[in-house]
Amino acid sequence: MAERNIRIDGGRLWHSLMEMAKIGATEKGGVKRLALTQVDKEGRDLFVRWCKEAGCTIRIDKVGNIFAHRAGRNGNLAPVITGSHLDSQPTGGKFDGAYGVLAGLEVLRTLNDFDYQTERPLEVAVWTNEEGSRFAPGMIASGAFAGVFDLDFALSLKDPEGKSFGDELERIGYAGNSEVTGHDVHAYIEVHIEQGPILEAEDKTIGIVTDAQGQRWYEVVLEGVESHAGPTPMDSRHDALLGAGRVVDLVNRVGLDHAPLACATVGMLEVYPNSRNVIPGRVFLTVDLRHPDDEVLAQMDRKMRHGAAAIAENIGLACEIEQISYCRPVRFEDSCIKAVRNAAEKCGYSTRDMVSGAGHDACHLAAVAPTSMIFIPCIDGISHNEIEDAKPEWITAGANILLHALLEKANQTADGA
Ligand code: HGY
Ligand code: MN
Ligand code: MN
Repeated sequence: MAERNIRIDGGRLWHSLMEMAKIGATEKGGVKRLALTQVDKEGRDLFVRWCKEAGCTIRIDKVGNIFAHRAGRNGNLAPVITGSHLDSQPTGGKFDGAYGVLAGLEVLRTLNDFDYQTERPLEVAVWTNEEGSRFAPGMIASGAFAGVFDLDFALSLKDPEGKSFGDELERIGYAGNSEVTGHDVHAYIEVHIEQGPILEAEDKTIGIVTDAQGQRWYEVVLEGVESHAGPTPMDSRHDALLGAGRVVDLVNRVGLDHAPLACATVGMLEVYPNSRNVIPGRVFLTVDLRHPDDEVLAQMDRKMRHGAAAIAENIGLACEIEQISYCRPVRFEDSCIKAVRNAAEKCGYSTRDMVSGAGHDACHLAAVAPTSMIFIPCIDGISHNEIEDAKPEWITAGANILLHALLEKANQTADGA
């Protein structure tokens, strides 16, 4: 069969996705596979087993990234890598991350079916802790691969129970011995659900992702004075939760003031001592600011910091704001974007160019390799929700684009021809 007519086996890919979704399955049809938990291990083990059955060799690095390697005709050439993540949100969906991993495996299985060998090696990667729900910040292991975070910083991250990333990696048996950095990558292309409403609303099957917006993550602690909810007069309180409530409204206004592209979210809020008749003395909350323009993102940062300080002063609170991660906006690489566009033309799917609202491991890979992404729609644009869903035809389409985009890059010889 002519290369251009090769297509993946959509039924096999869908079955693999549904098998993976059984690991950490939740009652509402989603998954809870927090990074480095037992179910994360089980998902990893299943992926490794499938890759070995597909004839791959497996490399695991010191932050638990998994690389399933399929040999090319010329083993001296740098590989082309695809992949994504298997860890999920606490109320995650079946497709966020797992789709990119298993679509990559489906590409390898399809090349095996056609006994097709690429010039360059191909690798499917599983990046550890993309979500950052259990260990913040997210995308830590693809960031370590790209040299954005150092190994010790990654291994020292603590979860809310004080367990360290490094200990948990050891415990699940994925503390590899391969160096994290210094790997030559010819190209990286990741397929992912859009996690937003645009493609479905415009009835487009493929998103050709040209950019990803920037994001800043913060941890905020507001300290007031715990005291009795009864005898303490209203005008002498230093109520940390009152301050937090105003900060939540401030963050929302920072997002609205920079509409339509800005996003601003308070996702976590912990009240101490969280007792109904005690005026809260301490509140911990997180802030997530995003925008495709770095300068606007910096303005949002300044507004949020200035506003929170004014709120704290007005109520008599101490306010600590720590930025725990900052990912600049990313412009993906033209030849990889072109490979995706060429693949869409070959396969005849409708497309539209777009900017990723979500962060992805590809955003870090872009710092060390020519990189781009492929999006498919998801139902009602919903993600980071157990009802996350996608149509089988979208799942198949995205994997076909991935197949042909990877073939274009993986058949480039030493000088990239
Ligand atoms: O937060 C993000 O954008 C990604 O889903 N981890
Ligand atoms: Mn994801
Ligand atoms: Mn996600």
